[in-house]
Amino acid sequence: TSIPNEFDFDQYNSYEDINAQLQDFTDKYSSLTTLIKIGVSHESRDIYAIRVGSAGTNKPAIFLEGQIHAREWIVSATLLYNIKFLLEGYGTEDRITKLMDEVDFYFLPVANPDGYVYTRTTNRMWRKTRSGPIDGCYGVDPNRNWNDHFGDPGASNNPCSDTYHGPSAFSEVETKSLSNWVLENGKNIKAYLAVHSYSEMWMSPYGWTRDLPPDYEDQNDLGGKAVSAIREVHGLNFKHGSIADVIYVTSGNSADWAYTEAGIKYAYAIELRDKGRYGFVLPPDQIKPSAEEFFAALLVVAEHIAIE
Ligand code: ING
Ligand code: ZN
Repeated sequence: TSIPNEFDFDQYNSYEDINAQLQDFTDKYSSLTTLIKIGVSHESRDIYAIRVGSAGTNKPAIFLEGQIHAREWIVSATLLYNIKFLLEGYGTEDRITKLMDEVDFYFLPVANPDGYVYTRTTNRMWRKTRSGPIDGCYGVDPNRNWNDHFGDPGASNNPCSDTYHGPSAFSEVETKSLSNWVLENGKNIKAYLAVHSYSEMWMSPYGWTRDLPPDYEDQNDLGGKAVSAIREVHGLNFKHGSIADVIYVTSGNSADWAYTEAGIKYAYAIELRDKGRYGFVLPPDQIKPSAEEFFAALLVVAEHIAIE
């Protein structure tokens, strides 16, 4: 029996429908994809990533961490479209075909499914996980929970705060299982993109300090190329530079962890559309433009890691 596919790329879809669409991609493009279970959330939801690329061994890879913050709906919508662009481009567009022969893409569209479901059922502005309660409050900021400068300035020790770092590094099963997966399977990962919204930024380490890392020049050069590619699509001007300089000091974030602890040189934290007019509640008619401009930047990063 075949179930009609109701997935609408131009709408925000339920967690169930997103997972069904990932399954659908792997059914339709079985030689170009693998469905990967990264872990199980606090409320027992399976967390899925999808590998996209043609067969081959020891290919350099890009990992895209999506929507670790529950309310940033444009992130998963943008990533789902990007998976589609790659798969439909294979064999029809030379640039995409060549890249998919050389590079693997790992997309994790929804890294915090409990939070995402909660934003759809109960509170649209929820950011954190759904663990707890501690002192009567639920959730940990999963982008302050990583084991790199955990608990330093730029995170809160108040369980009721939106930037609560949690009782310990990797206290959250979502960050614990994702980080373990990256360490165990990610030796070929050359770029780690932590995708957020909103503010239109393309940022490199560090978040925990304004000091710049040894690879800053290379990281910021490629960030500059990524934002130029974005500008060429719909004219938006993303800012680039270090996380602490461009946005604010944040400790225990995944981009710093990917760079410092996992040794992934091209680690970025990205803020998609918009600059605040709609903020987290970006109208669905901006999903496709967001996906198109992000795709241009993704290709630039992929081409860079293919040659470096
Ligand atoms: N902003 C991010 C936050 O976690 C960020 C900024 C992203 C910092 C990645 C460090 C690394 O505060 C939003 N909007 O979540
Ligand atoms: Zn975020």
